Amino acid sequence: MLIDYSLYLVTDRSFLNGRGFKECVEQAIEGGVTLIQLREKNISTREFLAIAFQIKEITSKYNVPLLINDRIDIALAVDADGVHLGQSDMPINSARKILGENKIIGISANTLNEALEAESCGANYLGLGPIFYTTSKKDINTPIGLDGLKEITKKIKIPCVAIGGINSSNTKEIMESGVNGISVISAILGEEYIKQASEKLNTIIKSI
Ligand code: TZP
Ligand code: MG
Repeated sequence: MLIDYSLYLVTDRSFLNGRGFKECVEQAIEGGVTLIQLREKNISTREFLAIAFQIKEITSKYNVPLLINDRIDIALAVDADGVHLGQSDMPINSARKILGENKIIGISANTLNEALEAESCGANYLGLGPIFYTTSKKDINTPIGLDGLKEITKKIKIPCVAIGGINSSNTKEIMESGVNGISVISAILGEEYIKQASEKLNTIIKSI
């Protein structure tokens, strides 16, 4: 499966402010989001599964790939396109045994060593960051900045997306740092007009 990593939305329902989750995801896709990661923390398995089925309905309607954060079991249960795993989640080798060759496994990396290791273990793509400081994630690692990002992308062959503190003012320079895409939460879900926010980022990406 050929994946377009260019405008990658990571979800966080705390940004919805009373708005419907499915509707917000749909608007983001209509504005040009190319890939969705469903990211849920501290909810029951049953609730996570129910939400995943709902979001899968939207992503299937628009033919946009859906990845599940952390939970391989949820990804399989809803037949998502793959998972996104962090450095403390299940190691790639074990995840691959469960998911098989046809599912996408994305890995978060904050250092060149983590990136090289994930690539050599068969990750399909890397999420590099945080690039800048962000309040959207608790306990973030040290931001790697644009220079750190460039150092890593130079040495990595698989697709890379940048994450952390990315918005319409820095998208251009991030895209010029050797990544295949940007991954955002607040720059889309934190905006009042989600479709427009996503269109704005998409226009910048397309102009490069
Ligand atoms: N991983 C590293 S930073 C981050 C995640 C999930 C949060 C990104 O959120 P935002 O609002 O795009 O900075
Ligand atoms: Mg994780």
